[in-house]
Amino acid sequence: MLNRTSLASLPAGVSGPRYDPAAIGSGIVHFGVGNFFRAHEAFYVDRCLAGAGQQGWGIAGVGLTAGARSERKAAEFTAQDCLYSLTEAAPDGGRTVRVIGALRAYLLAPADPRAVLDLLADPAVRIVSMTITEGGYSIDERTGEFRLDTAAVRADLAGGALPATIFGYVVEALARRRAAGVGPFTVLSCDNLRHNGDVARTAFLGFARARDPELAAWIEAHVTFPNGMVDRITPSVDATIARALNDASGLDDGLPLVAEDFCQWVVEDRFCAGRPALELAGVQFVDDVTGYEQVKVRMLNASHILLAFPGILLGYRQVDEALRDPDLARFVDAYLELDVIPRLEAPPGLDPQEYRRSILRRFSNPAMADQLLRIGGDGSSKIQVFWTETVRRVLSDGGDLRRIAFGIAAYLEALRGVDETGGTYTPAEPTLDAAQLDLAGAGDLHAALALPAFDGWRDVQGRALTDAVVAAREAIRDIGVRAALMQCGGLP
Ligand code: CS2
Repeated sequence: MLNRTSLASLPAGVSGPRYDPAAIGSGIVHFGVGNFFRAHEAFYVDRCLAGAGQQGWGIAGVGLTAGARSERKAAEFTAQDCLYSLTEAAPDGGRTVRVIGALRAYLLAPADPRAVLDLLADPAVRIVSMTITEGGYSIDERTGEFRLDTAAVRADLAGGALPATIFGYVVEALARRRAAGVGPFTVLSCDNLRHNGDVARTAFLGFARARDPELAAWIEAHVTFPNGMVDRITPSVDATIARALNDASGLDDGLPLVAEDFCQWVVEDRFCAGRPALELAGVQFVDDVTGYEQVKVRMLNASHILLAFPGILLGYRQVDEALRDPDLARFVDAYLELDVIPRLEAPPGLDPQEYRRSILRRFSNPAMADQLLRIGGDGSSKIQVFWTETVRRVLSDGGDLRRIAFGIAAYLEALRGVDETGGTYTPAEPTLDAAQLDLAGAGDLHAALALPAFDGWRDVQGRALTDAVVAAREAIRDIGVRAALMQCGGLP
């Protein structure tokens, strides 16, 4: 089994940490220890920890979800001393394998909430980072405000009991630090959101204001929430993939990971309590991240889901496979070329055409075997974040709505969980209830268009888009996805 003892005898071709993982501190606490975090932030921190004076910046991971699956994961992390292997797979088949030692500890919050609060209150902790998904910030897209009306937030605000949400934990920890005269920490969002730091700020301050306005004012004055653009395609790993990764590496790793060889992190340099020298590991620090995140979210993430919904309906399950379908490839390319790029404000030095080519290359990486159901999952939250700006712009400048309408119609069709080949699957929509899912599948499209996925442009949406979605959905049902796609592709 992979653990600190077996580090001494790693198989040939596998590199290990160039520092002693047992000797690092926990300067960072991270909520949401998923694959993306392990291949991205932990990967950068791992590189950094080898640098002079950086050993205090190890990461303590926190899981917020209760249940048997989380407990198994926690047990596995503990058994492996929180070590795991990352295989970086290049499109040409090249691979490198390294063992990441940046994770210092793993805590399951529901099992021991007090331990998590003690950790967060520890003066050694100077950054609290998170990957809690696009929908995890509980923002109402119509008002832009933090939602105080969810059951979980209401329970945490009622006080008394120990917290259960990330908002409850972080705000309680900041209250303790303030009371004890310990300084604040930076709150660092690593989710794919426009202005993820600003969104995090709205969420945590929204919670804090409802709890204690004075504490909220202290947080506002002392805590920083840098915006950042994060990028690395990291597929899900099932038992078969895990076995194949271990067979190739020679390791016995219960938590192996695979990611593309590309990796990028562009962050605003606003860390109120210091930060690791991440620039040594390749992280780019900038004053304003807006242009980078705009390009990433509107091009990469937006076209990813635009490929996923019709791809799933056509019976594909892998991203590279779907992109090898020339009709789908042309459709996604036309969306980028005609709908997105003309309405972007790319930062100087970033060529959107080159970026377009590079993401299509990255999506075609067969070594990733990336799952369309992973990409299309939580579509309700992702559409709000990835498509909204482009849709608003196309609506306001009178552009061609057909590709967008087709994307929306394909999303609604894909929610039914059955593809054109008769294959069934379970769409993962954590924020939709059964009634909402039924609505989407039912004939009443106007009711389906009331789903929260489309809240981001409701105020500017006229009949034109609704009519185009109705036409696209009818086309999908009457003539099939491929013919409908050709009809809606609007290709010159
Ligand atoms: C994907 C992302 O889930 C999604 O919608 O587009 O997970 C994507 O793989 C990453 O953002 C790449 O950086």
